[in-house]
Amino acid sequence: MVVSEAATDQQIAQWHKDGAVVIEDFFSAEEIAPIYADYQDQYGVQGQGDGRALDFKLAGSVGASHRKQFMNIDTLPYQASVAMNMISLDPRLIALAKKMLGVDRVELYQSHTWAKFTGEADYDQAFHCDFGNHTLTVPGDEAKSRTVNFIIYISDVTDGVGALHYVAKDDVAAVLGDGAIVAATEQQPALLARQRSAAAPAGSILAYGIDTFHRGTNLTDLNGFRYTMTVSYKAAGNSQVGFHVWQFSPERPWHLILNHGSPEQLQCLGIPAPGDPFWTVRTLQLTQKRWPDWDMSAYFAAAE
Ligand SMILES: O=C(O)CCC(=O)C(=O)O
Ligand SMILES: [Fe+2]
Repeated sequence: MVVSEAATDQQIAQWHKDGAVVIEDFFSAEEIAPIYADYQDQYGVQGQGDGRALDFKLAGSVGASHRKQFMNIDTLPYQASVAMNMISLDPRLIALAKKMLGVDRVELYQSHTWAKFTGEADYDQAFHCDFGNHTLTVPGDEAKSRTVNFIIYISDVTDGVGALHYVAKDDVAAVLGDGAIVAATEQQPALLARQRSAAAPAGSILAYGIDTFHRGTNLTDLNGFRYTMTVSYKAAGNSQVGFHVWQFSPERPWHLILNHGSPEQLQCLGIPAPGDPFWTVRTLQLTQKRWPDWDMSAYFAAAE
């Protein structure tokens, strides 16, 4: 599928200009349904708490990140449907990430679930950029050295269930000056006054970047819940940026991905494409022995 069917040039331009764009109907209801069912099985619709909103903020504060906000997070690969495993590597996401970053090849460096429930935490956070735990340096000057971070909406995401709020780059510059990547406590109210909501129905995605000011917001609907996935791409070979280390968890259900991924999808996890010099008779045979159900015929054929 060509990218233009899933995201318009105007939406891509908006991502560059504002640092964020919501794209509705990116995934169809049929594509989301099995994943919604996985979330229901895994997380249910009620967290710890009585379903009524918590508010732990100090008077006048926007909120802050704290441990309880980060419950109900799992990392790829998931003990769940193939659909849930493969959506992070959806060809439309890969194509969009390539286009946004302006590169030919990208790598998936983050994929996790997140189920939030009214009353399980006060999810209000201060405005921040995500580069703080995605790189040891700072966001680069060019798009290709930064990232595209997607949030995939598995359930409807309204303001009542904690839609992410962001501030467009021009508005950030008006408050913090050009190129600022941290906001002080006293600057938070001015950012708050300019925040935009990323609320949208299930099947939508939000694309933002590691240099985009945003914050999680609290769930206030009675018995509300929010199911989302966070899925991030970087240019292939950008070793400045990282989050998960896929290789560290061989005991997890990798077969759900290996047995269903195309060479381009698997290349996003660091697996060389068919024809790559890595693939010799020895490496092909040993890899096939390690993952017997992975159909490696394209890799064998390209090495002949
Ligand atoms: O889940 C969200 O809406 C945003 C959370 C967030 O920005 C974070 O934890 O860094
Ligand atoms: Fe964040």
